Amino acid sequence: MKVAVLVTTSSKMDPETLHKTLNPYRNVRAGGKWSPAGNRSSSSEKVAILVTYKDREEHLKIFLRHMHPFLQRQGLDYAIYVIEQHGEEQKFCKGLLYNVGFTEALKDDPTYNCFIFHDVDLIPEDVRNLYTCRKSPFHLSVAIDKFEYKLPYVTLFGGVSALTKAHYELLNGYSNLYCGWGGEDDDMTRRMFKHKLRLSRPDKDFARYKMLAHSRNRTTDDNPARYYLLSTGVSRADTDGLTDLQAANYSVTSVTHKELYTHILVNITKRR
Ligand code: BGN
Repeated sequence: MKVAVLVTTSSKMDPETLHKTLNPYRNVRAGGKWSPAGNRSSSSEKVAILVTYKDREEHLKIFLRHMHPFLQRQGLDYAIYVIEQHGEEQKFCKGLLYNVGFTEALKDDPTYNCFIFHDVDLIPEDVRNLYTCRKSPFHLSVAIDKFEYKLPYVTLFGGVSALTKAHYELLNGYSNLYCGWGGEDDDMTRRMFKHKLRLSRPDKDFARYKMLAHSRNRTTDDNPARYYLLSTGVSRADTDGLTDLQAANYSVTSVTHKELYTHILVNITKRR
């Protein structure tokens, strides 16, 4: 069986390739939902892929074009939710956006039981890397080209990861407090360890990803508060997350069922 998939990281494409790639889109239902014909899903899971981003239009196009055929080859019952932060006032708050995405996806369809948390700039290279949940939290982006296909450190949970609905609720979701680059994933790992959940991973030989090129330098977006937040995070784990999402400074501007994804537009205002 041929398992490696073509990764196209250009937003331009010749018409023939485009046609071939677009074919699988035909059966995608409004909101970016798909399930195998005759309900013959490869697992009993219903998977919501949550993708958070801000100012990354070009990456989103490449991501969607790649992901639908990829997920369909895995025979999953899935939907793609894109949670976009707009507005200039606040830096990118990935954890808060994941909590909003989780909540809104379940409002849209309460039957999701598995959630994949996905950076928009990571493109999976091999269909053997199954987008399903496991008994314990599952970190899928083990080997990324940018890190020479080596795991940077053993407790890393960022990039692409999977949690069951039950585990996400148990962990109280992500912290809402990390805005700017870094730390929200390490905070999540600490929540897992607090609850004695083990982090598991697929085989590095196929859990491979290409990272799309960034136009901006991450250091300009760094969150200097992340070290302090991380050192005090565990004590806040039960009160900072899904439980206090209502009180967080955000509003959902719109939820739109587009052709290839459900678009959740979120405005986050600065804490005063
Ligand atoms: C780490 C970041 C993660 C990020 C990985 C991989 C922090 C916390 C302060 C120690 N953690 O350094 O958020 O996913 O790199 O890029 O910055």
